[in-house]
Amino acid sequence: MKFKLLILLSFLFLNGSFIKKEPLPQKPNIIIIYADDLGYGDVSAYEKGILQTPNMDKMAKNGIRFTNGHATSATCTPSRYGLLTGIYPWRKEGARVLPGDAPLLIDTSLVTIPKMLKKAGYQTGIVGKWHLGIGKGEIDWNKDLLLNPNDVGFDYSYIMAATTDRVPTVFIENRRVVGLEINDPLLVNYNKNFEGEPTALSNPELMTKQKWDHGHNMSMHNGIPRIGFQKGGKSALWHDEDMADIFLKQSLDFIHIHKNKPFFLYYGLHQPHVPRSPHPRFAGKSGLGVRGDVILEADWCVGEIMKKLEETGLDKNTLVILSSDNGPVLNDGYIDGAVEMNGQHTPSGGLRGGKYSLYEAGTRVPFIASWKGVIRPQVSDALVCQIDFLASFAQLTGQKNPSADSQNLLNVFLGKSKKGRKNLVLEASNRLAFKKGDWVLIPPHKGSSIAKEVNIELGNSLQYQLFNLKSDNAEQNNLAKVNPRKLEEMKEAMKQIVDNRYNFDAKELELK
Ligand code: NG6
Ligand code: CA
Repeated sequence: MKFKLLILLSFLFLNGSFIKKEPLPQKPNIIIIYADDLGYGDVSAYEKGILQTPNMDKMAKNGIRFTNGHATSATCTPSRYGLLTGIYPWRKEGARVLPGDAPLLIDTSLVTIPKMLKKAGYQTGIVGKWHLGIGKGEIDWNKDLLLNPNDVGFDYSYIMAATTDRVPTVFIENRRVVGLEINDPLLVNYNKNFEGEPTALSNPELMTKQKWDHGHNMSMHNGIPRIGFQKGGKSALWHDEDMADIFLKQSLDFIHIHKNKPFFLYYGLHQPHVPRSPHPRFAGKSGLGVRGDVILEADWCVGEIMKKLEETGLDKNTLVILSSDNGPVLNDGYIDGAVEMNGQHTPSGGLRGGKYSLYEAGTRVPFIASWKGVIRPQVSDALVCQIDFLASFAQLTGQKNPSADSQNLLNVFLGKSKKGRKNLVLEASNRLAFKKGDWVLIPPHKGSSIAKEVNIELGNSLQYQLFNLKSDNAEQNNLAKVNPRKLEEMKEAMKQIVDNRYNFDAKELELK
């Protein structure tokens, strides 16, 4: 009798029936809300700045807030490349800020998050900022656009090609520019203006809304000068102030249409990137100028998405992640009052540097995940990166991790474990830094230490820089000289990963 009971008990144990485990719902929906240049201190849940973001805070309060969450890079295109492919963008030639007419950067043979989820039966959609290139050379914007998000796994796309400050200033739905009229074709060129077309230099009086500070002196549209030249397509040109409402509506529609099937939505917010053009509902509301206003607008968008999920009950079956593609910048090329109006606000949350920088504020960004009933409210100091979504979603949907760079941190993202990455390579305009444990190593890079126009420290120095983030979160004390053993250990560990890309014996390091 005893023997039988023993067998029964061991059977139950082996079966796991004694350990009461809540199974994860099958194929939850996944939404990534990806802000553009939102800083670590821009979200009030981080308790650093003075701007209030109630909706993002609510998400953090009900979910998990990561204090050590990173984009792979300090600029947009490479971070987006890393997020979608799970591959370090510095491995990919040409993964840097792209013009609006650049070819598709993602190889169509690669497994991407949407492609992988599609295989698991998901409906996949992208709304908002793309900035990963279209086509494979010269683009005819008036025809079907081949090689776009729809060719790397998205069933549906409603995007802007690059950035709000780059032409073409139009929306693209799947393969077509929205609202184009046949008799007024849209032409785009990044080298040469079209004859007779006004620019910010030839017609400065057209800059009725914003003036350029550096760069941004080419085509004029909606009272704002842009990067690159365009002509025609008048009926399709966007109205910047309506962009938030349009992207939000597309996102809500996507959720609504697919509410009964598993879906993946990548919602690329355009805020608070320049040019900052809040809808009049938000203009002047933050007291911190247009940068604050568009962050309030973005916060409202986040709130509307969460509201929709709550109202439909989808919140119990949807993992929502909010993060940013790189750190903050105030003057990114327009005279918009962002610097003057910033007051006591600290977009970088006390971290050193900002957008474009190898210091922490370049890539350490707001990073929040929520999933009602599954993620218990908490704060996590685990080191996590957007590059890890691929492997983690592979785990979530029972698939194989296709990328060696991407780590399965599903349990960390769901708050069931605090064991994040052991290390992480960071990138800023093709310069690398390396994070391991409490330490960060920035190898010597040539170039000026500060980008004067944007007033941000880039992290360049001809000396090795070594910081202990635990005792020195603001990276003020370079310990490279006083801790040569740690320096060597970090160099060795970094070499193991970046391997043949750097010549570590050279005085100044450059990617090969
Ligand atoms: C820079 C632009 C900057 C911004 C950035 C890309 C100038 C002088 N500066 O080249 O305004 O557009 O590219 O930002 O043109 S990102 O967030 O998309 O990476
Ligand atoms: Ca960005």
